[in-house]
Amino acid sequence: MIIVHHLNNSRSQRILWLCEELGLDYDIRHYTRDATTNLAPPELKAVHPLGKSPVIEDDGVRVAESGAIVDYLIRRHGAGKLAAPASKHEAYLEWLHFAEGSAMLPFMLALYTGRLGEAAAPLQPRIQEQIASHLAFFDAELGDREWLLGTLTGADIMMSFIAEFAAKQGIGGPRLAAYARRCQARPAWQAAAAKGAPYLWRLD
Ligand SMILES: N[C@@H](CCC(=O)N[C@@H](CS)C(=O)NCC(=O)O)C(=O)O
Repeated sequence: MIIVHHLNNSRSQRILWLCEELGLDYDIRHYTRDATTNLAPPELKAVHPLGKSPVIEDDGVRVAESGAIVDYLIRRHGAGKLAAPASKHEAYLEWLHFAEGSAMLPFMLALYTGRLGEAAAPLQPRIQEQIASHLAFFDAELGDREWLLGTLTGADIMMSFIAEFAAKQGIGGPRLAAYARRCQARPAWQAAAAKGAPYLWRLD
């Protein structure tokens, strides 16, 4: 049985979505953010030293990092579903890494420096420019396609959070907002949302 260690209002929501898309038999262990600090509860440190979510366990295998989890579940349990065609494998890998390795960074910088108020003012133009350029790249690559690589793949599972995060802030433009809504309109996304709620980046 696959176990997903899931934190409310977090990026692990997309792992639940993936499990639903693949029709997996899985169990959710729920963790709730601290009401004051918004951090994960200490119990998550018993699962992984960093105490962050998502983490999955599957028959003695523990996997952390959303991109690695998406790759693992699709490869090990997907039976071909949501996998990229061989001709698009490199592009697929780029998206799996881009989501957390590149696109999230300026958003996290904005989140943390936002707490410094005026002291962070000199950093803000660069951070905002980086958010805008990463979203512009995402938008241009998506173009008028429904999904990043043509059909729904793990690339979309990973990038859905970036689109949702941007859309909730009213940035990124209409195509990325429509893409985020397209992800959330899927029955599997809705089923995952019901199981993983609350989720701050729900767009309805
Ligand atoms: N790059 C990691 C990020 C993991 C991460 O930072 N998760 C956040 C939730 S979105 C978390 O657990 N935060 C709680 C904390 O740091 O206490 C991934 O994609 O899995």
